[in-house]
Amino acid sequence: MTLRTPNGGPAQPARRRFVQGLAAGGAVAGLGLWPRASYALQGAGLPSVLSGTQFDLSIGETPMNFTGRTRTAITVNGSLPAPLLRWREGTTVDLRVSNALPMHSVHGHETSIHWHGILLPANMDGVPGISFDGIHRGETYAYRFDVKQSGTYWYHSHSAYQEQVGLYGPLIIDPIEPAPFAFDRDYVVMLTDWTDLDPAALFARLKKMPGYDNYYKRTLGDFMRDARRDGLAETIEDRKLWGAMRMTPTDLADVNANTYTYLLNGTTSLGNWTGLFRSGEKVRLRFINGASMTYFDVRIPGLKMTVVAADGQYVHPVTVDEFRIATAETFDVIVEPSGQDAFTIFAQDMGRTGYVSGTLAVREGLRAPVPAVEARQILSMADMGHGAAAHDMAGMDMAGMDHAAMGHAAMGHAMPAAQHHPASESHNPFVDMQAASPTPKLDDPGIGLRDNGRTVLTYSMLRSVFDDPDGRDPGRDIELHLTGHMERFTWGFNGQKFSQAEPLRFNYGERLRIVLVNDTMMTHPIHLHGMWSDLEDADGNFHVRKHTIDMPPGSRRSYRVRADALGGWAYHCHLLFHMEAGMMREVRVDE
Ligand SMILES: [Cu+2]
Repeated sequence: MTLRTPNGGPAQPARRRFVQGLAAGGAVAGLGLWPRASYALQGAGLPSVLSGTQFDLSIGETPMNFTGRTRTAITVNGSLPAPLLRWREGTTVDLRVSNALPMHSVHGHETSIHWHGILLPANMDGVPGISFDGIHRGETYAYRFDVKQSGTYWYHSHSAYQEQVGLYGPLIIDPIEPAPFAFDRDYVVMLTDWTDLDPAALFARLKKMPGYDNYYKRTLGDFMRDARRDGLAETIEDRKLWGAMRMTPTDLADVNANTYTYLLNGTTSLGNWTGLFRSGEKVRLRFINGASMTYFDVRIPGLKMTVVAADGQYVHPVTVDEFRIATAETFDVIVEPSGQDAFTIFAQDMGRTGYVSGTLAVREGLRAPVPAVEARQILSMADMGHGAAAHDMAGMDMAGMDHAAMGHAAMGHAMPAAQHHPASESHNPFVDMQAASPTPKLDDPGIGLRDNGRTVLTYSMLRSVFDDPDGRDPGRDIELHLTGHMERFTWGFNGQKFSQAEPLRFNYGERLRIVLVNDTMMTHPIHLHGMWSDLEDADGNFHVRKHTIDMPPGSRRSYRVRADALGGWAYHCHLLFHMEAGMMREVRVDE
């Protein structure tokens, strides 16, 4: 966590420009804009930590500089990330959140804070239009609720694009009972994406030029290599399929490091956030993906990581070399550094266009080698949920794929396990693609992480330390398809945008099953507010309790929900621009 102070801050950061961002990027010091609250004034590089049960949070604007250009961030108490909040399970917290945005702020006059993954009354959830009216300029909203859980979470704005411009922070809840594992040190590692662009302009660019950041196209050389390896006919067929789908197979994320500077605890790679250790200590690292649009693949070369919690909930420990963290997920890991003085925490983006790094070291100022970003990955037809290989579909009229024809009965005979699709997807201008044979893929580490010589976390390795906390079999299933149109940059459920759809109705107290089918070529981290998402395996056995379920392309995954929270709740893709483009629903829990 980083908070720059007038005394400890970097001198004239705007004069220094680096490829991976500014060495000491962050708040622009010396402008007299700093809050005077004593808790916020700590040394540079030290976390701004607020703990207890009473909190005063002021949302305002702060000049920040991560790239050599000064931009206005939205901050909490002047801090980006927002202060680390430390609550205790079993207490009641009071959080007075004030809107101190200046007149004519480009980020609007309304703000909000949503407590991600936290169980609370609906009017405390902080989603304007669903939970409350938002917090208008000059107003203070009093959040007050009982803390019924423990673990690693985060909080962020649910207003417009404020999350993209800095309004996010870590949230740690200390448990009543001690953790079922030991550790000597405890650090938050919050990964985020920063852009100098006004996020409204970035969204407009995505609507007009959705492929702007994906200027890597396959070359003639790639074609010759593939033709040698796979045969000419198969290679031509593969290229035809991709052409029909109007997408390049290197298209793993809508926005990448061509636009973003990645931050670790509010610091660029050159800033080198450092967590100290003594050899042989157990260090707990609480990874939080607070990015707006970015998935990170995380490893610490030379160290094994033992995953002990996912989305705040304990899991049976599993030791890996690497994990992919979807936007909005959290993973707690234990590492035991020894044998060298410094280790690099390395987080490359899923599309392999950039990274952010930090360091674990025995003293400040050390660094270990930083790995190169790995080679770009090429999506396969299997990644897209089209069965074993593209040639399964060679005889089909691929032109139909643009017109949502994949679900038609004509496809059925060729694919025995053909997926059915809701009628609302057919002949729908917001749907350009449907998965023919999606599967849970729980034991798949994901594109770019298969067979890389490292042990990579998969969802199938994540097992809660408790049994299904509800115990009932779901009384009904709700199947929802994640849909979109790449070129229009529209996203939705069942082909419908948020603005077009009725709320989903849950009956208070019921146990139900949500089945998600990803009909798009992108990954979507799906987040249900106010209630847990209890992920199942393919046979319907409870696996792991989460608040955000990642949905890779071509996947079909199911989870149970206990509808034990009355009122209206947001349910959405946690990629900010997918949510804004329509991949959101209101869930209503009524008696
Ligand atoms: Cu999405």
